[in-house]
Amino acid sequence: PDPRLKLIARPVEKVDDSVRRFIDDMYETMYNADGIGLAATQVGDLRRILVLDIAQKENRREPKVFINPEISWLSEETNTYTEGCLSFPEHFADVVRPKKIKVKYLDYDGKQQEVEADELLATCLQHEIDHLNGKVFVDYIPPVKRDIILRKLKKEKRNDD
Ligand code: GNR
Ligand code: NI
Repeated sequence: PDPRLKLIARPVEKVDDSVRRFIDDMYETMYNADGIGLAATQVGDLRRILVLDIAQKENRREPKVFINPEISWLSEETNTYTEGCLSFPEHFADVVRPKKIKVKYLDYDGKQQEVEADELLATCLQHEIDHLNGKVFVDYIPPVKRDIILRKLKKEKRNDD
């Protein structure tokens, strides 16, 4: 329910060392939280940066960063994935999204890249790009289910204070 998750992130103008230091910090946060992705929005920063590591093997890290990502193509075919989110701890729901996408972005060196993504990579990229646009996965699920999740999270927060 945190209102900061609804903010729209702004493009990175130049990929310099300070941006790279922030990216390294995001990798550390993602790995410490056992997430497979993290958007800057989730750590209170409004730059259009997301990091991912969808490597299936526990002891092998494949960190990836996408700066100023833009979806240039979406497939008509869809895929349903049970999604979770570090910003909605311990809540999961099925989300239907395009199965394949193409994404243009800048890499760690500021170089323009384009990738075609499928399956988990496509799902995760769409989930993270949504964060940069102030959207979260519960926006796609039935309102009844969303309200239950939000009510539980608000109650937990009250109990923390
Ligand atoms: O760690 C995460 N797992 C996950 C599982 C299914 C679909 C999307 C994700 S992303 C999530 C980390 C996160 O919240 N990123 O924003
Ligand atoms: Ni998330």
